[in-house]
This record gives sequence, structure tokens and C-alpha cells, in this order.
Amino acid sequence: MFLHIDIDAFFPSAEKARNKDLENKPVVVCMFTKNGKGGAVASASYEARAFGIKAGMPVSRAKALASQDTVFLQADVNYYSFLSREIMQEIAKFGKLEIISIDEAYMEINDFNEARELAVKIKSIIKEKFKISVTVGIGKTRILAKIASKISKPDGLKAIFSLMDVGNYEITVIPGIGKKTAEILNKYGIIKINDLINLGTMKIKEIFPNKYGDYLSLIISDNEASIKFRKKEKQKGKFITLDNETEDKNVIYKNALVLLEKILEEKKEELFSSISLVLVKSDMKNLVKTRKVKPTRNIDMLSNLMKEMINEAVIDKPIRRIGLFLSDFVKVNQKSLTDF
Ligand code: DCP
Ligand code: CA
Repeated sequence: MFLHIDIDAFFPSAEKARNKDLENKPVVVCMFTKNGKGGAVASASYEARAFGIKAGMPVSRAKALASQDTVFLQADVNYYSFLSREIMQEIAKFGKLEIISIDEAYMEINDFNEARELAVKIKSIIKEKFKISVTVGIGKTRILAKIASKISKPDGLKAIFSLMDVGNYEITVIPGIGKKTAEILNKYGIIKINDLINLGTMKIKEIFPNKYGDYLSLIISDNEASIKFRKKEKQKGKFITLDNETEDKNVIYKNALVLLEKILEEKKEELFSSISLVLVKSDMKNLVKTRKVKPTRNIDMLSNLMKEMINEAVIDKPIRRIGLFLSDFVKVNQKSLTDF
């Protein structure tokens, strides 16, 4: 059995935990742009979700939907990371924890009754110590545990033994089935999980003759499947050709910074979760460095990462072209341990 432990509305809950005045209020945590006008919603408390406010939405749209007493706050990612570590440490006292994102983790437990007792214990301890509610899903596989928590949020606890247990839910509760895949499957009349189970592995592999089809097949057979594929991240990139080839890291940095500013200017609402630097050398060979980040559009943070990458780069030939790519933050269902 696996537990999937997922903190409810993590960023807003973290804000509520340190400020009693926010209790029961709609709270929207945002990544504002530098001038404070634009930006995107990072997460909305459940009270704010009732107005239709969602993660990823432009702040302007969220403000239009919000009630008068809705509180908008700038994300304080350092605090959330710190809190995340504290909470994960607490949970890790009960067993081996596989942390998959800032607010999600799995734990493998041998026995079902034990899993259930542990889930209750974890929920109450986190509430008591941190004033934060978590949802715990229990499942035969990680995916089933994750589905269990997804459908029982917030403050939920649910166990699933087979995908059939959730046959009446829409296919989109399956991690990895997003809007686009759902649309494809809907065309085949597949709306609910039961439809997908009845479709069978052969037909699934016919529709998706790739790794994704293998993944869905494993899921409907209640086998452990790892989501190694990710939804395609939308990338925004730019290149600049230097007037004069150079090995001077300061010159490279200054040019890269211009690219960064341009990309941020063109993608005003986006948060980015990875930054890649491409240095094209005079022998036309490429040097590529990438850094993952928590969703951000903070120019200081991104430019610092850029500086780090440039400092690390071994520049053995003059550089003639510089490229910079930022990837949009897309919600992925499973992130690797190293992302956080
Ligand atoms: N996050 C973000 N931008 C997004 C999605 C998430 O910055 N587009 C951040 C804020 C969230 C945190 O990651 O608080 C965890 O994401 P979840 O998807 O687990 O969402 P929440 O914890 O906010 O809500 P819940 O798990 O209750 O649905
Ligand atoms: Ca969460």
C-alpha cells in the first residue's frame, strides 16, 4: 500500500498558518510582476476557489472574480520551502518518505490497517503542529493513492484498491490525463474511468502507440506506472549573435540579460520553471546549461542562475552566439526529488 500525502492549498494554507486574521478568508497567493500590476495566481485557498479562482490564472482575472474581502498576497517561496521541509521531516518520522514536490510525498506501508491508522495520525499531527490540513490518499499503487487524495481534497482521507473503485469519476482524475488527452479520448466516447477500463489495453495502445499508451495500459491494469513523460513545456527562447566573438564572461552575461529581459517582457503572465543557456562557440559547437527553479518570473533570481551557469561554463573557444530559453511552469503530476 502507498500513502499519498498532499498539503491542501499549500501556499495559502501556509499564509493562514502564520496569520490568524486570514482564518476562513479567501486568500490568493500570487507571483506578481515587478511593477506589482500583472502576474499569475500560484494558489488559491478553497474559499477563493469557490469564486472560480485557480492556479495559473492572471491576477487581473482573479481580482475580477474575487469578493471584496479576498486577500491577495505575494508568494513567499522561501517561507513555503522552509515550512515544507519542517512538515516533511515530521511526516518522515513515521516511515520512509518519497518527496515528489514541495507539498506532496508518498510512503509505502505494508499493511492496509496500518496505512489507515498512520494516515489519521499524520493528518492530526500536521494540523496540531502546523495548523495546516493535509489530504491522504491510500492506494495499492502510487497512482491509485494519488487519485484517492485528488478526489477527497481538502482535508480528506480515502483508500482505493482498484481503478474500478473510482469507475464513475471522469478520466481527468487520472494523473497524466490532461485536457488535451481527455479531448482525444472523449472522441472515442471515453468520458469516465469505467469507459477507459472497458476500452482495454489493446485499443488504448492503438490510440496512443507510444509510451503514453503503455502508461495508460498499466494504469487500467492496476499496475504501478511511473509518470516519466511530462506534458510538453512551452518554451520561449531567443538568440543573439554577438558583434564580436568573445570569451569575456561579463560580456556574455550582459547579452544574456538582454535576452532574459526581452523574454519576460513578451511573456508577461507566465511563471517559468526552467532556464537554459546556450553558448554557441566559434567552432559552432554548443554549450548548454539548464537550471530548474520553483515557478518564478523574478528577474533577480533568474539572472543569478544565469550568472552561475556562465561562471560554470568552460569557455575554451570564443563565443559567437548566445541563446536563452525559459520553460513555462506546467503542472506536472510527479516531479523528481531533485526539483525541490
Ligand atoms: N503552484 C504554483 N503554480 C501552479 C500550481 C501550483 O505556484 N500553477 C504552487 C502553489 C501551490 C503548490 O505549488 O500551493 C502546490 O500545488 P498543488 O497543485 O498541490 O496545489 P495546492 O496545494 O495549492 O492545492 P490542492 O493540493 O489543495 O489542490
Ligand atoms: Ca497540494
